[in-house]
Amino acid sequence: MMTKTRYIFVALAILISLHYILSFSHEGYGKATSFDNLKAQWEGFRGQKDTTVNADGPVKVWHEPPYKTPVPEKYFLNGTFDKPTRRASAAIVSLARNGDLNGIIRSMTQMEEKFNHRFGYPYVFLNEEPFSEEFKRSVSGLTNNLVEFGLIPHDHWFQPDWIDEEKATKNRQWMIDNNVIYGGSVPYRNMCRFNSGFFFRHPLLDKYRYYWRMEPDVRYFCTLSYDPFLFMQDEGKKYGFTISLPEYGETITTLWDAVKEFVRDHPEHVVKDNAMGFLSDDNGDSYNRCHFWSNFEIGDLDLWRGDAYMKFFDYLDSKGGFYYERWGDAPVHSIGAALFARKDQIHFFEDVGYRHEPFQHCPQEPLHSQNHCSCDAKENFDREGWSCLNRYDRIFT
Ligand SMILES: Nc1nc2c(ncn2[C@@H]2O[C@H](COP(=O)(O)OP(=O)(O)OP(=O)(O)O)[C@@H](O)[C@H]2O)c(=O)[nH]1
Ligand SMILES: *[C@@H]1O[C@H](CO)[C@@H](O)[C@H](O)[C@H]1NC(C)=O
Ligand SMILES: [Mg+2]
Repeated sequence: MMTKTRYIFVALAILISLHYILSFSHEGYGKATSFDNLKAQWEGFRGQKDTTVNADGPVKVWHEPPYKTPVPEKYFLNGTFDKPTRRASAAIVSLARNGDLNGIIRSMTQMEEKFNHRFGYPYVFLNEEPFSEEFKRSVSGLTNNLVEFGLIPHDHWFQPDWIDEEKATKNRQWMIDNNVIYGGSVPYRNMCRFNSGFFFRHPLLDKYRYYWRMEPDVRYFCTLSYDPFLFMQDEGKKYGFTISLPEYGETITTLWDAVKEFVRDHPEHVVKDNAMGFLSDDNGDSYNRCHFWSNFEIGDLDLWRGDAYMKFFDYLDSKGGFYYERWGDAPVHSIGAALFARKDQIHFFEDVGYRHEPFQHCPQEPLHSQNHCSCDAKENFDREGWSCLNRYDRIFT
């Protein structure tokens, strides 16, 4: 999909913005954490033998990424009339505005057709404004399953009072001037902070352990003949993704400094055999900006509800970076998953064909035929130079 000229243009744009990031980041933002100090800590975790965190038994030594092993047969429904014999505690979760109705209809129709009409999972829709009757009626009509609509508590959504609005305005203006995508938007920032730290606390999700995030106007290309929630549950997975790529540097200027400070102050929360190697190419000194694209997620809500991530989120939130910069839920979730779950608990759903503009993951043969994928196998983000899948793969070898 990327033509050569487009690629060159993008590379140029990155170079130019790098220049600006440098001038921006010298504005006296948070103090950098000493590298030596931190390096000793990452190494400390690796050497740690009897960590109480994540003591799930003996740790397997990996020679290749776990997704190279096909999903076991036992998870599959075979004949057209096979019915699931059990179900996980899970829901399909979507944050949406009333104005997203058409996009939600398109996403949900495919979700039902490719997967959920056979598996029968409920849906939860969340919004900071009440959903209209039309929205509720239209969406509920697309499935036979339970659909619930929740209102987001005010304080989980809007910019907190302690944010210095003058500083926030100034920084948004800088982003507008530098063409940072969504750089001028406060609602977008509310959304990123909510997805980072609050969606899993909504009372409608209390009864569930796993979730599949669904956005408006996405595409699901392939038939999914097994239950990914049961797979996650039975295989002990905590976070699943389909696409991974680098974040725009301008949106997260001081995020990594904050992460390093948190790790320095709370080393007990970082698990052994984590996925640090996905995030950093220099042993934790700097962030390579790789993240799992969070518009698709299948995850364990308890990863976010746990002490480690809750403290991590509160720490990041206290820095104000969701508003002074434009920290996205994708890097924040990705860093959380990479540090607070074991690397083998992060799963690449290679068999799920998925598109959110402007990128798609299209499964290759033999998955493409087996799952009747309706995408062009040549158009596959894994193959793009930008994909961070190589960073994920390498942590297992
Ligand atoms: N209720 C509500 N939902 C929102 C708001 N902004 C975004 N969302 C939802 O949050 C999710 C992410 O927002 P998007 O606008 O898709 O952001 P994005 O995926 O980074 O960017 P796009 O390329 O525009 O899709 C989607 O599920 C949106 O429907 C908002 O102000 N209110
Ligand atoms: C589908 O076939 C596999 C392999 O034969 C089996 O393990 C699995 O239980 C079958 N699924 C159902 C729902 O019967
Ligand atoms: Mg989107």
